[in-house]
Amino acid sequence: MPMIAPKRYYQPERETMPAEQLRELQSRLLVEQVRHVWDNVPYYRDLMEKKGVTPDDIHGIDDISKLPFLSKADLRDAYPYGLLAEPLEKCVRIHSTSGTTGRRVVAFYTQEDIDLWEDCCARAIVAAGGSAEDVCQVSYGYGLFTGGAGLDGGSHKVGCLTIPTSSGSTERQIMFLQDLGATILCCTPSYAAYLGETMKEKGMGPDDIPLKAGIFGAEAWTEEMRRDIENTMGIKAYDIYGLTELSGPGVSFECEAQSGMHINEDHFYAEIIDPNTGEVLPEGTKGELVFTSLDKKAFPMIRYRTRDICVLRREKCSCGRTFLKMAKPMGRSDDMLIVKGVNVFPSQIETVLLNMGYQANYLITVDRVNNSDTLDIDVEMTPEMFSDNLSVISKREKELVNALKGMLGIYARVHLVSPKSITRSEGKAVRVIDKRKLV
Ligand code: DLL
Repeated sequence: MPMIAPKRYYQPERETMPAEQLRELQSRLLVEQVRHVWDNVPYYRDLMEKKGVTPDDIHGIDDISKLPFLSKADLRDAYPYGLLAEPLEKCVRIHSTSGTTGRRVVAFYTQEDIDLWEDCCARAIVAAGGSAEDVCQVSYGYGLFTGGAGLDGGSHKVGCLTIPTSSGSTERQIMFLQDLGATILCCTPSYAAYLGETMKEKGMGPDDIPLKAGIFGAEAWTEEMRRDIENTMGIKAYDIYGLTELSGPGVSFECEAQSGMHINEDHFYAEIIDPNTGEVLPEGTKGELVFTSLDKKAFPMIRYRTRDICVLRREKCSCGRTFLKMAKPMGRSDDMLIVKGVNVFPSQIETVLLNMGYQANYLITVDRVNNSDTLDIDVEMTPEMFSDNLSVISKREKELVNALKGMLGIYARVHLVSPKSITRSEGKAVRVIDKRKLV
């Protein structure tokens, strides 16, 4: 059979578009999008009127800061149909966020919206080395969650043989990886780590599966976790980012350089703001990520505050893409724990654990006892380090307490627990219990 040369880009004319041309495209799309929401969504019109701005004030992308922000609270207020910008007969699907509290966010799609979204996911798959020759196992959940549907659609567009396993049934996942020779795996990084762990237990190593790449996202993960997964599975692990409000996975994706995710800027315009003041910050500064969907029609998002904290960088990339890059989000502004007045991100704890030979199996519990915050971290020992010798365990716990103090600046009680005692997740991992919020 003739070899099909792997493509570098799915849509080269877009992905390598010169900066000036890209800005012109963004300007044209923004003007149209603002007119579209003004004409069709009273909720947006109200927000704009309150800010004293009309579509006549928006001549191009430089005018974007005149527009009001949209927040998660707005989406809850407008639930379910209040932000719909197309008649229902043009809408063909909904997806919904995985949040368990409050009203869910329900996002609507026209067929064109789905097409655009699948293109974004196809770009990610091609950037990870995918082509029509690949077998792509999609182990993100299918259903209301966008992970399964998005990567499935992208995989079809690239022409991969798609295995829609959805999440769960770990034994079957491994059987398919092996029997059907999957070369690309798509799932959350925590589930990839769990699959790797299960493979190891079965005595399987990287040579037992032909997998070459993983496309992992939907939750924060560290560089240390990436290295762990890459070594266990013998693959290159690529990050992918997105959120339901903006369609799902594929808002941004990593290329072979693995140094930040290229934002699909022809569809999504990114800004970084100070989460407290709303001031737009220069590129390279850490802040809250804000997105405007430039051409999504059923559920347009104008200056949507994601609450994800990260940094944007425009730099020449070795892959040739011209799109802006975003760093791995270091957490959500609403994930950030404030313990004894100190900001703590779960990712900082994860970095310490992985650097010290543990895996990303941990549970953080924050509580308030006698008006003082407490921070407890259950950490699983790996099978290799497992011991029932109490003095060995206590020595290891002390080492961890010291390392965490160095990273966080505060004391955390550490409890080493036996291997596999912390519940594994098939989708997004639950890593924090904040009991202070429960009372
Ligand atoms: O998680 C969409 C998705 C599916 C992305 C599959 C990637 C792969 P939601 O459930 O709406 O959508 O959650 C969106 O998840 O605001 C981030 O806080 C977080 N998130 C998504 N991707 C990443 C990532 C999907 N690569 C929320 N790194 C976002 C860190 C991520 N956090």
